[in-house]
Formats: sequence, C-alpha cells, structure tokens
Amino acid sequence: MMTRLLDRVDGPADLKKLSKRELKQLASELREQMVDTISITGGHLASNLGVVELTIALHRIFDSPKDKIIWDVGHQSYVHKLLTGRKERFASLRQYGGLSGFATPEESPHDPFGTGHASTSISAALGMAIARDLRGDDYDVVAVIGDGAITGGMALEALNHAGHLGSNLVVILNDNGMSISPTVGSLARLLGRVRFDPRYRWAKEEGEKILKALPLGDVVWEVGRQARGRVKGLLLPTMVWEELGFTYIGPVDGHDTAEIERALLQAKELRAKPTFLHVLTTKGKGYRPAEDNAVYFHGVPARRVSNQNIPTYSEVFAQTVLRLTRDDPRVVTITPAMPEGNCLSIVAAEFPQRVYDVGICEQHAVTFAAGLATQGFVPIVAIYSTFLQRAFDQIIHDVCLQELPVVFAIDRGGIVGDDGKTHQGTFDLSYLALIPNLNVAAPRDENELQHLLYTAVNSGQAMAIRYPRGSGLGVPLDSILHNIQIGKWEVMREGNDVAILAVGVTVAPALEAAHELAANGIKAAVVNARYIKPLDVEMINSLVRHIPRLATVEENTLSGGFGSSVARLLQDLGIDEIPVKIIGIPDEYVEQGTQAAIRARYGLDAEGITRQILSMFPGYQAGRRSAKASKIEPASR
Ligand SMILES: Cc1ncc(C[n+]2csc(CCOP(=O)(O)OP(=O)(O)O)c2C)c(N)n1
Repeated sequence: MMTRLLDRVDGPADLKKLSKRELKQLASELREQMVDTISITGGHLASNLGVVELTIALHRIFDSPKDKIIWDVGHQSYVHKLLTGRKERFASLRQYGGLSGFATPEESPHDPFGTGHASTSISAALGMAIARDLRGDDYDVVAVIGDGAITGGMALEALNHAGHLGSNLVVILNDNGMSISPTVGSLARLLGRVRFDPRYRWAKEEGEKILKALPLGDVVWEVGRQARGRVKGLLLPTMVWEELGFTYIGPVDGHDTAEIERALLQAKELRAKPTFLHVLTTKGKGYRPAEDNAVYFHGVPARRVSNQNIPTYSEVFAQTVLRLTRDDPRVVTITPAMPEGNCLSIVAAEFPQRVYDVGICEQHAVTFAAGLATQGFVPIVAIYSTFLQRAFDQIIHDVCLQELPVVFAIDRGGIVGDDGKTHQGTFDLSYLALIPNLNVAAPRDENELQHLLYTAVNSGQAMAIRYPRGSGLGVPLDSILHNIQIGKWEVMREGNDVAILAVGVTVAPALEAAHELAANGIKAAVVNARYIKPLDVEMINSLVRHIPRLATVEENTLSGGFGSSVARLLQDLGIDEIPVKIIGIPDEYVEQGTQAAIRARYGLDAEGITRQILSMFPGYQAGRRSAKASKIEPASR
C-alpha cells in the first residue's frame, strides 16, 4: 500500500521539504482525510476544503508557533490541525474529550488564540503585534478571516484601529463569497465585484505580469500604480483597504499554492504597514457535493441515529413565525447570518421583505430591531444563545431601558453538544434575568414554544424565549395559538414530598425523575417553570405551604440562574427554613460531547435529577434506597 505523504508530516517543518508535485498530492490527501473523518464526526467540511492550499502555504512561508496564525471563528482550522501535530487525534474531532472543532490554545501552541465566535481575529492579532513591538520581539502575526466574519462590527473596528496604528500585521481575507449562506451586505457586494467583474480579473492579470517582472519589495506599489493607471476611471473596490491604511495585495487564487506563497512572501517582507491579502477561494473545493451545496456542507451533522420524523425546535419556531407573519403585519424577523440554523428560509421565501439577514452582526441585529420597534413593528430577533452574549448592552440600553417590544427567539439555549465550550448556551438565563423590563421564558416542549411566541408577539413587552438545540419531544402541535399568561407556571404532576421546579428542556427528565422517585416512595410534584422572569410568586407561596422541600432544575449556570432567583425570592418572602436543591451547571465552561453525554455528566438527565433529589432525603444514597428508610418523613418546616 502506498504510504501517504500526510503520514510523514508531523509539523510545519516537514512541509517545507516537499516538492510542488508532492504539495499537490498532500492537498488531495488532506481533503480525503477530512471527507472521511467529518462524514462520521460531523463538522465544518466545506470551509476547510476551501483553505487547504492556503493553510499549506501559510505553514511553508511562516514559522508557527513562533509566528502567530489566528483563524477567525476557527471552524476552518482543521487543515491547520492536521499539519500541526494533531493528525493522530483527528478522528476524535468534536467528540467528548477529543479535538475541538475550533482553535484553542489548550490543544496546541500552534493555536495562539482561542476562537469560535466570529470576527475576533484582527483584534487579537493586533494585540499580539503591539505586544511584540512593545517588547522588541521579532515574529509575524497573521489573522485569517472570511468574507462573512469580516462583516462583523469587531473586525471593522479592528481594521480601523490597525490601519491607524500602522503596525506590522498580516490580515488575510479568505473570500469565498459565502458566510454559512451567501454573505450579505454592501461589503459583500464590493468583494463580489472583485470576484466576478471581468475588468478586475483583467486588472489582476495585468498585475500578475508586472509581478513576475519585478523583484520582490517593489512589487506591490508598482502593481497598484500601474493597475490604477491602466484601469483609469474604474474605481478599484480594493482601494477601500488601502484607504484604511493597509497595503493591499490581491486578489490571489487561493487554490494555486505557488501564487499564494508568492503573495505571502510579499506580505511578510512588507513590514512598514499592515498588509491586507485578498485570497479568493471556493468553499467545498475538491469535493463535488460540497462545491455544489456549500450551505449544507458548511456544517455537516455527525453520523448518528436521529429523530428524523420529529421536528426540531428551530423548525417549529420557523413554522410559527410564518403563521405570525401571515397574521400580523407588524411582525418582522431578523437573523444575524443564521437563516439556515434558524430554519427561516420558509419565511423568507414567502415574505422576502420581512426577514432580514443582517450578517454576523448580533449587536446591530438587536439595535436594528429596537429601531423597528420604535415605529410600531414587532421584531423577532432569531439568535443563538451563545451569540446573543455579544449584544448584552444592546438588549439593556437599546431595547429594555426604552421598553421596546422586541422578541428574542433564543435557539441553542442550554447544552449544545459537539461545538463545545465556545458555543454552549448555558449563560443566557443569568444574563437575561438580571435585565429590567424583560420577560424570560422557556417552553417545556415544541408545542409550548408556539404559544410562547404568540404570547410574546402580542405582549407589547420585550420577551426572550430560549429553547434547546435539536428535536422536540414529538408532541402534537395545537393548530390554534393562545396566550400563556406571563409569570404563570404549570403544575405537571402533584406530590407532597418535594416540588421540582423545572425549566424548559429539563421538564421532561424531571417528570421521569418523579416517576423514579415514586418507585422509591417519594412523591415529587413537578412544575413547568416556563417563566424564569417574572417568577410565579403565587405558586411558590402555595407550594411551600404543603411541600417541605424544593428543587430547581435548569440547563444554565448555577450563578445567577433560575435557581438562584427562586432562592432569593424565598428569602424575600421570609421563607428561609425550606431546603432548596439547585440543580444546574457549575461555574465552569462545558465540554463538547453529545448532548446526552453532557447532560449525564452534569446530572441533568432523569437519572441525575433523581440522584440529586434523593440526596435531599436522609437515608437515601446515590439513587439507592437504604433498607431502613422505606417511608419518607416530611422535613420539619
Ligand atoms: C458571533 C458569531 N455569530 C455567528 C457565528 C456562526 N458562524 C460560524 S461560521 C459562520 C460563517 C463564517 O463565514 P466566513 O467567515 O465567510 O467563513 P467561511 O465558512 O465561508 O470560510 C457563522 C455565521 C459565529 N461563529 N460567531
């Protein structure tokens, strides 16, 4: 059997020994490896297929880890991982205890900065470049950012600052014309002109001729001067970057290793100013299905048995939004670059004017919604829990302080699974519950999600509804939507030994736990605490009158979450003698792994809830019934 070149590459140094022909072979081996692995583990296939040559070239020209290479988002860092000593662990990608699907310094010195959320790379790179200069060190700093991520406010803020400081830094724009969906915005239009306008292609070819004829160093200025001269009257969209204070190089064919290497060398040589290298790539390159459908192959699911027939929460969300949009002309939906993940294409197809993809711009999404709300519209901001973290001040300052009725539909609340630490939605209940003028809710199933959305849209108040990643419970969906009184909970099961107040996705395992507890002689009431804010004070008062113990369950950090709100309320009510068990996630970042595995790890599945509630009863240990304690005595009040 022919041995692979990839097997001989243990680090960037090995790449530098390879011939042109071998580099080509290596590129195809890398693609094969990624298709094979990702078809099992799931992951960001198309983005990685598109950066194979760019990554090889980067590691041949720069000297990582001395030189710092920062991959924006980090979802396209798989090739980088394979080339920097992590290929043996590649099959563990996105698995529990395995390689992360993003860049993380925990994993390798070749990942100088942790990423996962978009648009951070230029800021971090600039910080490193300035640190280098302050210390008088000598290394290069490179940020690689996609045309999607560069539309994020932070990236533009960083470009503005970097151009102003003028320090030595290389920004590589990996321009494939795609975010997850096609990139939106006027910046994307500008880049599109470079990609598709034959006049720029012509200018580029002219530039290349000059490039070949000149010694390195003089090249960029000469190309710029001559190209500008020859295409008189034609405003080069590339000049934007020069005006921002960067030296622009490009556009370069991102699948031609020699061409990229030449451009990278130029960028490396030009130390006087920050350099902006514009690389054109094809998302999904080299694997036909991914080239043809880059949207689907952006993030491929892991090969697992799934509940194919049960709709996901995101699907039910979108179907409900479609109904609400049809029925209520005030409803407008906004997504920051996640129309696919939020399943909003069905709404956009029927109401193209009432669904806005604003780019990877969570802060703008929220304040844009606030503006719409001032004029009588009811905006629904569809957003992932982890990304809404970006817009914390916008929720406070632009929405809630002004009492504007914006609806936040927060997808991927709680444990998200394979994306891991950077993407867990385990902080939202805490960072939302502390905001005045905001109602916060979580449905116990996909049917309740419909009704809560209806309630929010008609409430005239700001309301956040957080729901989990993945399939619903498969419950029937009511055809008529109704209001669910704000601040009112629902008793799902009666019992008088302990009351379990469960939030959202934890209601179902809490019910299972109650069943298991009953087998142990413990009668547990289960309450669907669908409003995290306001709390149902009346119900709490009535529960504590006849139930001697309370437990709260949430897929959220324990700090400042639902349980701590309940504990504080009890204190405010002067009910301080009742034992309260607060079940949730401790003060740490939650690992990657299947949702089921992570839930089990934190005791948030039925078994874990049972175990933790049993610990409230003396005589019961770790889910085992002690021989003596066959009957539970009510705790003294
Ligand atoms: C703040 C934030 N919002 C949304 C996302 C989800 N997301 C991950 S990758 C991606 C698209 C990135 O597009 P681009 O930068 O062009 O990279 P490509 O995948 O096309 O190479 C998005 C929206 C994110 N990671 N971070």
